Amino acid sequence: MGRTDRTPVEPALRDSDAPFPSSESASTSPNETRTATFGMGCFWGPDARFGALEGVVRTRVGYAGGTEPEPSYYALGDHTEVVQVEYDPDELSYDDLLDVFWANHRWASSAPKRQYRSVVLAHDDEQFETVRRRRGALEERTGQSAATEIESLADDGFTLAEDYHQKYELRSTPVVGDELEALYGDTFVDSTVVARLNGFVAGHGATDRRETLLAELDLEPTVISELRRRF
Ligand code: MHO
Repeated sequence: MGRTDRTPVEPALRDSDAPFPSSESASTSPNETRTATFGMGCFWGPDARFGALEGVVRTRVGYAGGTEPEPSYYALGDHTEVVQVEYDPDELSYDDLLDVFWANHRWASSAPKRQYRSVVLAHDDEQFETVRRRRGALEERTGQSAATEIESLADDGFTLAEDYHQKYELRSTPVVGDELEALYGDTFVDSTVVARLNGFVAGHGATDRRETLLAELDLEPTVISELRRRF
């Protein structure tokens, strides 16, 4: 359809094509991003929820928290479904992300399977301590004990899930997923725009932000109308 000259637009979104985590040589801001990793049930929902947040640069879903090598969806072993969130610390804090984490899953009861357990995989000691303090405060405030576990994430502790699990909400929106995959190619999973749209089609994000983003994108009219229908 004569679209070879079209390139994905990443309006006002920084460093969107850098590998994940963002490369240090990137000249675009944010200069420094941070990463958080959460297990909070099926990872499709949190992928969309975090992806819609201003200040989130990238999301990815995967498997972590276990010991067995090379987990996959049908051979999960002792791993758990997790979402990994890369964010700009000038716009969002780790505490903000923890608010979203605890507000959006059933942390007070143990999950039926380890696959879906409530867990925070801390990337450093500071995160670990923050989660411990916040979990204590949560328990005190609610009078409930939290099933949320806190573990340290090893350097190679996260395994990216299969493509069809990434940005699931968007992929399962007819027309839209195909168009964006074609447009973004290998950068689909790591794109900030794709993360936002994935969140927006799941019902997250304010209307004005959705419309602003749509207006900046060069998408087929059928895709635009399908997105609007789900917004
Ligand atoms: N209930 C969902 C869970 C999928 S999730 C990636 C399903 O099986 O359809 O664990």
